[in-house]
Amino acid sequence: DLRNGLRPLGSTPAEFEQDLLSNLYYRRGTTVESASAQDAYETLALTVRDRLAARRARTAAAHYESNPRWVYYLSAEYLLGPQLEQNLLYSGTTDLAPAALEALGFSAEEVAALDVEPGLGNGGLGRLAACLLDSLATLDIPAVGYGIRYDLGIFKQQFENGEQVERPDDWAFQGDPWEFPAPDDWQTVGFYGFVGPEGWVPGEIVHGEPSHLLVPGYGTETVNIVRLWRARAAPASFDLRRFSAGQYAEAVQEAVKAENISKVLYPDDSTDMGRELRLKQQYFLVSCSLRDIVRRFRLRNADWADFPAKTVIQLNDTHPTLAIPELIRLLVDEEKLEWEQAWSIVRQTFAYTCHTLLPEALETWPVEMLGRLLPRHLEIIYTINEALLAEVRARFPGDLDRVRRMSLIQEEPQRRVRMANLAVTGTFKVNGVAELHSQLLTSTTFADFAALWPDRFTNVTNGVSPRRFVRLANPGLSALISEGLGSDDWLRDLSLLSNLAPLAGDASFRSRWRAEKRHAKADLGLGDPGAVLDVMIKRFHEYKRQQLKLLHVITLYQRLRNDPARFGVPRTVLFGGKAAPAYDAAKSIIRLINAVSATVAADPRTSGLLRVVFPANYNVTLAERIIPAADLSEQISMAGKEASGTGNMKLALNGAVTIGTLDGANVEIRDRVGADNFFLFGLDTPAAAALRASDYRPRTHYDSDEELRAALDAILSGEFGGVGQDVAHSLLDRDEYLTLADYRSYVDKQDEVAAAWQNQEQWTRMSILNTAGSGFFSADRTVADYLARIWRAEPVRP
Ligand code: 26M
Repeated sequence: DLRNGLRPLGSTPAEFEQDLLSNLYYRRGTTVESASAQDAYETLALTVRDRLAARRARTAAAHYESNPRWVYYLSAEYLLGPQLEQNLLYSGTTDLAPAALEALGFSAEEVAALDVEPGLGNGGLGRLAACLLDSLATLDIPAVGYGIRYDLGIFKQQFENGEQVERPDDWAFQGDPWEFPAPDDWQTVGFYGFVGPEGWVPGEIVHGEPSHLLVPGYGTETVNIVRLWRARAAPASFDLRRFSAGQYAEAVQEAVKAENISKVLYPDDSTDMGRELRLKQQYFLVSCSLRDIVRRFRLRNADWADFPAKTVIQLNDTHPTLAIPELIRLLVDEEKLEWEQAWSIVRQTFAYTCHTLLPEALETWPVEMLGRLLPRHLEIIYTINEALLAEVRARFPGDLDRVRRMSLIQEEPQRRVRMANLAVTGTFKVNGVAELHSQLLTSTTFADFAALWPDRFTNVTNGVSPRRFVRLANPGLSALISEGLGSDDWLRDLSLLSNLAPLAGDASFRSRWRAEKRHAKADLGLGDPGAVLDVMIKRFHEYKRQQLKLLHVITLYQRLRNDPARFGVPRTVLFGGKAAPAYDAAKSIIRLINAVSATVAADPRTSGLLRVVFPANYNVTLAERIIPAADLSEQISMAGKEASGTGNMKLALNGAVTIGTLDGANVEIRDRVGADNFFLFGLDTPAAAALRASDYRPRTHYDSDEELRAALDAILSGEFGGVGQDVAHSLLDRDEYLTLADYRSYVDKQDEVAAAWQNQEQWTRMSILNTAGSGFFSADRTVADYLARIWRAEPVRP
């Protein structure tokens, strides 16, 4: 057995230093004398990676031997976060690295600063994918994540005159030491062409070249992988004839077009951009991944009938939904199975997670575009649709409107394929991501499908990685938690946090807890211990209502000037987040926040009392610094709009107290931390829906609420650098997300927050009880729920 012949990599400082040196010479190809900081970083990464690679080899061998049931996660996005610190922790080398680097003449800090996070996602959906992979590995589940290796990740946000400008994120321009390229596992992907007597004849062929990153489990041997595909021109697409004729641009034109497929992550997280290149990306991911899944199945299995028992494929939203017709195509056209058998295999293999409630976020593709790009897939979709509609007609005879609503094809105003309907039809389970969200899906978005197939729908409440978002982000608080609980077992069983609750009554524990929160604030450079750190970090979207937080800030500023008795307590308000580049309304809110921040900063009366900070380029790296420092977590979306939220969980776990609406997972957070430890405000979902359905007049709130009027008037009068009038007008004229309707309830609740902050002992109690009550929100529990309700896979321990 060759595995046993692997030279074990040492765990002593001397052995680690030896390995570092040998990697510097033999893999980096340089010397101690001439090593740059970048050399030191790359070499450290290789040295750490080697330790995980040894575990990976043992994991792969154990998986091969046991021929297990596999979980495949298909996602267009992964927001993995910085890799160095995590891999140091997971490989048990955190304490070895600083001294070894010192020996090379570098400090751990300067080397760690060179670690670039792969920003291959937009926000919650992409970060959830990363947390689930972390937990799958931690629970020893045989799993592979499939995604796209975008050359350019989520854009870098800068502010110019307070406005968001986007810069390309060429994250791997110096290479990526964490990646294992596997060019020998390339796949071909077809596009365009026609369906002839022999089946689909593509008009364009692109190669998919995979590389993988290691996904180590915490406290176990397992190391899984996430496999990312990069588009490569087929060698034939280079036009040698044109090149020889001196037409250099034309010679590479086809090749450039092919490689554009994985060039850039679409930076939109809520609207269907409807662009052909996006559809090509989706099919590229699906086609490469399914062929790889089939290849892996065949390594140990011969009979297609066994495929569903050995395979579950989770679709992360509708982005990879073309996997459904693609698997049918592989089985029927290439493997020559009967349609009925292929369809039955498909319906036992796929499951679908929905992440939204916004109707405009449900993907549809023009029939014309899909049929031109993927003619055979459109035929298959039509055939699935015939069977679906026959079933609907049989169950609900004469209900023509139902047939129209459920069809995979929308007819008006343009014929389009409804990807969510296809995803529900081609899967055995559909889940929402929080209790409220899953209920709303079956009562609204998918009500017709739930009437037809009630057992298909379920809930799996989101969770987050306690390793990344507590242990790595907040080492100080983590050490205190471990001391309080008597062990660090909570990192693998987060429900143990409930045992912290009694310590909320212990004055000396409270004082140490407070000290940790203050340290985290000081590390962030926001060290005024007397000020509440009030944090709103998330993508910018009108439904999330950053504008409501901003109106509150303006009201506080005006009280400071006119009515200091009502001001409350010192506050630092921190915003972080990006807006989709084409989302003008969100960009206007960003512009206005920066203007208010500048006005407040320029006014000496605010000194020591009110600050508005908005660090640019919020990402996972920055989140890990902000979250530990937060005192107050803003989760203020219009009820019924936020599917779950996961930032809410990260903040509560780190002892921030939430001010929030009854939306998404806020509902479950409040149930678990206790209503006394949660600042609830605003309309609930039925009330908000009823108000929206009525003839809502936002101006009545402006007319009747003096403080609200003053805040909006200040914007309209140009007090904040003359910007933001569009924001105010949109609130007064339309107020799609009921910001003005919730303003008074929100501001009054913030006054309760201020009062509570004045009693620091009481606040600390609340803070500890938030952490103690949040153990449910571990992604380990989320994965356990997926296993029990959908995946039904068993652990395999290397
Ligand atoms: C669509 C079309 C074109 C380009 C991109 C997209 C697109 C990309 C990401 C659409 C939606 C995307 O993500 C939505 C998202 O992040 N949803 C969030 O998912 C989280 C995890 O379940 C939830 O916690 C959030 O409530 C939900 O908003």
